[in-house]
Amino acid sequence: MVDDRRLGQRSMAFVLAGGRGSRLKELTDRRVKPAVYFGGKARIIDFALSNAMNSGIRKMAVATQYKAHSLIRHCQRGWNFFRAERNEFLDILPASQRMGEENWYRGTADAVTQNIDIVDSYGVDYIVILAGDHIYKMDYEMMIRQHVTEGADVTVGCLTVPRMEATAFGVMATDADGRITSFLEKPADPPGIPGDPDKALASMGIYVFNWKFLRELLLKDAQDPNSSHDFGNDLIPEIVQNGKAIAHRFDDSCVRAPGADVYWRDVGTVDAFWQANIDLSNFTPELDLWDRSWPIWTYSESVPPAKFIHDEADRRGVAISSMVSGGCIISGTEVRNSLLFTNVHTNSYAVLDHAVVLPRVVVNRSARLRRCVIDSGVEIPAGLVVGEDHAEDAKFFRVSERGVTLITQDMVDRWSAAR
Ligand code: ADQ
Ligand code: ADP
Repeated sequence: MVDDRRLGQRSMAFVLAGGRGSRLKELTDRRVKPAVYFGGKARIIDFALSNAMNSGIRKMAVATQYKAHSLIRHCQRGWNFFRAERNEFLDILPASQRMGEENWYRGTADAVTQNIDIVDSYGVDYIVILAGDHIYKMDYEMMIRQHVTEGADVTVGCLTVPRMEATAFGVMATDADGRITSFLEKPADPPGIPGDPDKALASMGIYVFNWKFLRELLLKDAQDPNSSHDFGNDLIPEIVQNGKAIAHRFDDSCVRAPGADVYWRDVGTVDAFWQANIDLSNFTPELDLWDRSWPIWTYSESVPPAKFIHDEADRRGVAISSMVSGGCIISGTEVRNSLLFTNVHTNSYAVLDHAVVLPRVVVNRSARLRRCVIDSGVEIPAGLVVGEDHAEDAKFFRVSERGVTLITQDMVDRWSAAR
């Protein structure tokens, strides 16, 4: 029987937030993927942290490595309500500050190994290992409960994906009881699900362990010269072979409106990032950010409401099928099917259409911007036209496979210099 005390209280979340996310191109030049903005107010990492929070977990650690400043600043500003006197913590664990002689975490498992003393100090029974770079709403308490009930060594969160997309994931097979019988990390030819051969069961890269069990395994792994010290490459296959690994189906525990699809996105490419943000402006978006029972917590600047004004020439500032965040001023601009983050200012005769505009962007007069992602703080020059002629755009900007243009300040400066 599972102890009646709330399992969240006996658990901690350990969020891996060190990987750059290089397929997001220039969006991760200055910040790591988990720190990239998403959904108008939040950053990508807020989804994992909010899931933990909403699952009753009040002890969290975030392991950082690549370009961590933006992420650390965000966590310090937005996730600073934990109170040590109530036995609540959020620790930021930069790779360079642990262990001395080796500056970087060697792999995802090493990120935990190097912080064993800190995890010990939390005094928890269970540790939930999370990736800080996925967009989804999930109740981890249900996963911990399954782990405890079934007496597993590790419980792996998983979801079904089209078989040919599974090359990017850990792919598993299970028996009728959900016990994992094989685990292949990023196989070139992923095995299908018996009875559903075009689908594969993919690891979400999230795991529940008994801390004592994982602690021992990590100490052993640290001594193994053949290990890459990675959960997916080394630890999970080892447990599948020699211990009890079980699969937890995300579709059993994700938080969604009745009848709604299962929502989980990697947003690892500019196309996927753009699409997932634009989708929020749909009539009924698949990802429900309005659900008050599962809030996505974040740092929120104190800003006035968005303002829409007619300019002096009586040109209307309007937004249609769009999300416009606080602090925005839409002056004489037509905004369609777009997502504007905090403090975006736009000017007369400008058009934004299917645009994802990160915070503090200024759009000057007569700019026409379609199917694009604009990095934070960019000043768009008057008259810049993007998204109408891909060949022209590609001279200065980055145009993705699916024709989405990424715009950063460096690119704009090159465009301006060529005028
Ligand atoms: P990958 O997609 O390769 O596979 P990985 O690069 O291991 O994921 O990153 C996982 C998480 O750890 C990310 O959040 C990343 O930011 C972070 N991270 C990476 N290296 C780190 C380091 N050295 N220090 C701290 N954090 C680090 C994994 C699993 C697969 C699974 C997919 C699901 O190995 O089995 O299918 O995730 O996306
Ligand atoms: P955020 O990701 O919080 O929006 P910015 O886009 O302003 O932050 O910057 C991203 C990261 O790059 C931050 O860590 C910031 O400190 C750093 N940064 C911004 N501008 C510069 C600069 N001119 N030189 C060095 N670092 C910078």
